[in-house]
Amino acid sequence: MSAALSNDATTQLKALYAEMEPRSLYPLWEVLAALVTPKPRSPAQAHRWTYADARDYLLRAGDLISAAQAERRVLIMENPGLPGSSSVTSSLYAGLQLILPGEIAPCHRHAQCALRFVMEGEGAFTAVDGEKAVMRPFDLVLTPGWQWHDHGNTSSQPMIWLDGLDIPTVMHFDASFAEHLPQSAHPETVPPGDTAMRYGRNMRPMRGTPTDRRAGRQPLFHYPYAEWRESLDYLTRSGEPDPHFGYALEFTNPADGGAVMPTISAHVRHLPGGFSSRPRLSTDGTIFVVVEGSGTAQVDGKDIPLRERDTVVVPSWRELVLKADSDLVLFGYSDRTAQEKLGLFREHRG
Ligand code: 1HN
Repeated sequence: MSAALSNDATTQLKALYAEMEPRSLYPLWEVLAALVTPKPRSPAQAHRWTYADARDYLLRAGDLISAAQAERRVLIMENPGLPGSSSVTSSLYAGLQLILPGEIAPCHRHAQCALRFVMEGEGAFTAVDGEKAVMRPFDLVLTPGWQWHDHGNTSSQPMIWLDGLDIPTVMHFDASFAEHLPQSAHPETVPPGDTAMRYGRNMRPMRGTPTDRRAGRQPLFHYPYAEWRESLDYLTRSGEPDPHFGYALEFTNPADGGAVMPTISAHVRHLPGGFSSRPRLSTDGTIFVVVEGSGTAQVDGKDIPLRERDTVVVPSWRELVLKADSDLVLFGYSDRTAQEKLGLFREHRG
């Protein structure tokens, strides 16, 4: 409200509000400025989870509950500004999952889209619709919405990865569905690497071919570290860094050239040692994992240290400056693609 009201009008309005409330009617003019803000005002906070701390708690949980008992043995990285929400940003979820040698996480599917970014361990798998992706550190694995997925660890070491999901987005639309497969593991449908051969070579099975097994709109689900790191390295050797991103590559869905999943965009970037980015604000709150090196994320002028395997969240419309002490490699995911589809995405490059 702008112009001041008389004391009498104020008193009478208060009485009016009290009368309306039991009928679920409320005055917009009392809340309009908070609803339609001139710029984003996310309640989320910039925050860092150090890997060593989280890992320790996760391994302690591993002594007490099995992956099968938990269904998914995960520690949620909840944003301290969004208590009780299980959310890392207003639209996304992040957690750290542990699967111990010999364990399985049973097969299920749900409307939510998920990505896994491997933090530690080698040789465990995520099976998507019965095809195993054998995972190594810093591999990206997708389980797009409504695709059956189970995990298993046939290696001799614990395996830990970050789960990134669009849970708050699906909840926002009240569109959650989930089901379990009666068996704990999906029958193996094809050998590991089948999808990469059919769809990962800038080709695809010709339409109508009986071998067109994967969902046509979402074929690829394994983006190995060995491949993306090599491309990032090539990029670094062959040109100048972008002043805001450094050397950056987005993961894409080859079916449409867009983001990896309908609601989640993912990328990697390399900031050479000594590089300092120009300041940038964007409406997509972003979750970063430090893959290599060290540096600082300066968020609205406040320094957050970046150390290997730490997770850092930068909420919507906070000024971000990234500084690399040594060669810094980051993985990041956000809801950028969802915002672009809704006509909401904005950025400001300083
Ligand atoms: C899920 O399906 C997994 O499949 C991990 O590993 C975390 C968090 C909420 C809902 C579903 C998984 C999840 C999840």
